[in-house]
Amino acid sequence: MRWYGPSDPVSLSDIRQAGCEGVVTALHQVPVGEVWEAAEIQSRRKMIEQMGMTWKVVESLPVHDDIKRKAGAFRTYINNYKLSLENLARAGIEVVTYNFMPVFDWLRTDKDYRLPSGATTLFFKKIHYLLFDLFILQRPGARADYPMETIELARAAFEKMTEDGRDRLFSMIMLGLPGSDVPFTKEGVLEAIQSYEGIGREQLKENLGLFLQAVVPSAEQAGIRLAIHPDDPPFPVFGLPRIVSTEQDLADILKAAPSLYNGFCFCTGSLGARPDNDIPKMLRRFGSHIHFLHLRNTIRDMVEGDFFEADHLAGDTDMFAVMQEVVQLMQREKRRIPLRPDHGHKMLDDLRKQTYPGYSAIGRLKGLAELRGLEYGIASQIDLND
Ligand code: CS2
Ligand code: MN
Repeated sequence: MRWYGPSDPVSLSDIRQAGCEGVVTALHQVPVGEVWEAAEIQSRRKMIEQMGMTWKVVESLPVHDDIKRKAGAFRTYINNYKLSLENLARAGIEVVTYNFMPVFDWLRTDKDYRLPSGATTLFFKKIHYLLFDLFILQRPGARADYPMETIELARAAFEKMTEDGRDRLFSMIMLGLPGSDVPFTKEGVLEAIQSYEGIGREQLKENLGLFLQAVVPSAEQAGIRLAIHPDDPPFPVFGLPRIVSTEQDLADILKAAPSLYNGFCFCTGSLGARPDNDIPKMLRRFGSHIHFLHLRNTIRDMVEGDFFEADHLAGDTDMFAVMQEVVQLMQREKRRIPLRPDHGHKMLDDLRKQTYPGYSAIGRLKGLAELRGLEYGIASQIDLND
């Protein structure tokens, strides 16, 4: 499971009790772009090991926006990234997760969407995203991005929304910003978006290629594998390009820096929000480059363009087919791929607690238990057939 560090309301003991052998974590206290020092890495590692677990996967070592824009101090940040990788490798870390989404990380319009069961989940409601972009954020240029009909629908939804509803939507969307305990202002966000002016899909791909060509050799030498996380949601938002959304995008990433150390954090939840992503097929195609797995499911509403995070085993992605691919891949390559349930519903006692959106304990424990059961069943069946 993921652990946000000592300030996470979900403790290491909770994670251990959920049945985890390893913890996925990051030094969230280090500002984006700075070097992760050996001493800090060691002290985090000790905390985890003292609780009888291991730390092999970092999520995330964030990539500074200057690198994504190939501007400002990007050379220094690339150098710092390499130093962090070396320090992490020396401490026994095997996989480093990162993403290449401009400005925003994951994006939802509601983190407390109530399911019929009474549990809550993360929800992306397209019309709310549109009305936010057009009428709350009032992003310059937004109108040119949508057809008139869409703008009018968004306007009507905006006018119907109460002042409280608008404030709530604003704070929800701001949660998707990296380091979101720092309150972001509307002006700050607009400025960050503006700083990508002129950077389209091709340019962003080129910048990712440059980053990879610079860091993959260091990762190879240090013996630490890079795992890029797909875009969430897997399409452009706020006029910003997104380049880790489709099978073709993943293939392009490998082509930019061919190496086994250049790989993926294969997130079935992010990729699965797009109906054109055939997840089991992609698992087969990218097999040996998959260094880390996020297993999660979504249910899409194709008419509205919405999606919400469903039970791990019950959504638009066939988790049985996914797990079959995963088990076969691990058997074929004789290795264990670290896996975590990505997010969980907020439920039972957790409904009264303040937790990171998607990262309450009980819902993730439930997801993990279901996924482990599925894995156990499939692996045993394969053994029987051998
Ligand atoms: C995670 C991502 O919570 C989540 O949705 O899967 O935030 C992920 O940690 C980052 O994108 C990886 O850099
Ligand atoms: Mn994920």
